[in-house]
Amino acid sequence: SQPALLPSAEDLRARAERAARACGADLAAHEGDHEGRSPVNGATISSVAWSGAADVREAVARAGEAFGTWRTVPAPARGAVVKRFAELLTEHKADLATLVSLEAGKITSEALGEVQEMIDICDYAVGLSRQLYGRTMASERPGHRLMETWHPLGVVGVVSAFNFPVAVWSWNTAVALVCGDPVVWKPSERTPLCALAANALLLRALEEGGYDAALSQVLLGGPDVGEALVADPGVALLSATGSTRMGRQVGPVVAERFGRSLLELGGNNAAVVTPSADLDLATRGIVFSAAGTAGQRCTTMRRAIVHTSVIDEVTDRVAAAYRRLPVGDPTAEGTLVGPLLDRQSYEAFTTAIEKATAAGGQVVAGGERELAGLAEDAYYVRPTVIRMPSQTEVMHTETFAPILYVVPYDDLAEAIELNNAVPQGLSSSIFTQDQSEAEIFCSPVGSDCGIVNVNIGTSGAEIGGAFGGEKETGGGRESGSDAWRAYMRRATNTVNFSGELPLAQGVTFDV
Ligand code: UN1
Repeated sequence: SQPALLPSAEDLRARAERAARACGADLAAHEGDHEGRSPVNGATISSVAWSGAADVREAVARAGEAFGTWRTVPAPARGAVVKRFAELLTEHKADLATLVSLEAGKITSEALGEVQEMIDICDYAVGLSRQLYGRTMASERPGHRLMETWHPLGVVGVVSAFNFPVAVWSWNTAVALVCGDPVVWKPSERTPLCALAANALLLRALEEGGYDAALSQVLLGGPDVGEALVADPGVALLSATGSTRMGRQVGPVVAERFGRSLLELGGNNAAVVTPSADLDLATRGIVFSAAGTAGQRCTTMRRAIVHTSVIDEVTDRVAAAYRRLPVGDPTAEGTLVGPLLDRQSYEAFTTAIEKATAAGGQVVAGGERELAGLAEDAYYVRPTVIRMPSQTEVMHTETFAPILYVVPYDDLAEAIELNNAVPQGLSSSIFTQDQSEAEIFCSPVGSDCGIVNVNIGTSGAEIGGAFGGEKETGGGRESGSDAWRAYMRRATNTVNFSGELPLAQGVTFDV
């Protein structure tokens, strides 16, 4: 059941403005001549003003001033602001999800899921606000106490990508705020309304609490804004999500000034399907992770490494599901695959398919553009499955589009080697009913990724775990577990209550 039509430009623009205003975004104040296009039909739905490098300096300075007070607010009181933010997100869940669909092209269910992810991280951060624990260690000296205290770090700069236009910012911001840090955010230039709307809700929560609006600032703009934020010595932690190429630029600049960076870069995620796998479950897991979000998550499954005994059946099942996937208007009921971001994404899609076929790959499903007659500047494609003879060069790069390469393996060691052979290290999974295979995959000699799953796909992580990956993925961890520590500084305290001055390591120094 394919939706026959795409919404008109007027319709989309009206929906976007209504949703942004409902969240409290002041569109008039941000009016300018940078047009934002919706991937849904390629039409302009926003016109905003951009900041420049000088605005970055000013914003970071204001945030630095606000930090002076915010760090003295008790963490549970900071948590109360985040709690209120979660209530506002709940109230405006549909509005924000509309903006995510219109600017990023996500289907309604996934857009709502993204806002749910924001609410979840807020809940997590509220609890965390009473659990910013430090350890107490046994001192080697009598009458001494050794302990650690966690203090607010300073201004956090957030650079986020189009594909999770609000959730990734909220992972950083909810945690940063309870940790005592203000946030200056440079969102993707493709998703300005999402950013203004999400921030408007947070500003309302801050205002109701009587706190400084400088604690959460958004700077719309191009690469120069991002570069200025990265280079600003007033930014204590720079958290950036995007391509490995972007990370290669960001990392050294932050390191040069001895700042901290948290990098969430490219993924090239694989699933290993073993002979004992439940193929029904594996198929569903693969299709959601590989075709969902039109292949535009950093956790999207891009490779299936399938045992030779089941590779034909797995390929057939996935291909059959792909042929049935409803592709179209992401806001229409029933659609499962929305558009690619833009023409460039579409070109990357076709180039990757050409490279794969040149290397001996065989396209078993998809590969074509769809709905081109309805809107010239909207790029819908049929999710694509390519059977590859081996893991060729094209499989080592991340193409942000729904292309799944399927390669065969004979023994588990070989499958693990293939999983780990790419430069990226974000997510991975194994489908198996064999416990020892699952354990090996999760062990030190198994997957080398930051996320290692069993009997689920590579995408769709919960906020409770630490999220991030190794190698060219950048090594950062955000969201749950103890990722909060990146947003605080640790002080080690030795407290002497003995009245004597014994020195550590038995050193004597008597005058
Ligand atoms: C991203 O694509 O940048 O695990 C983040 C997932 C989501 C987050 C993806 N929770 O797929």
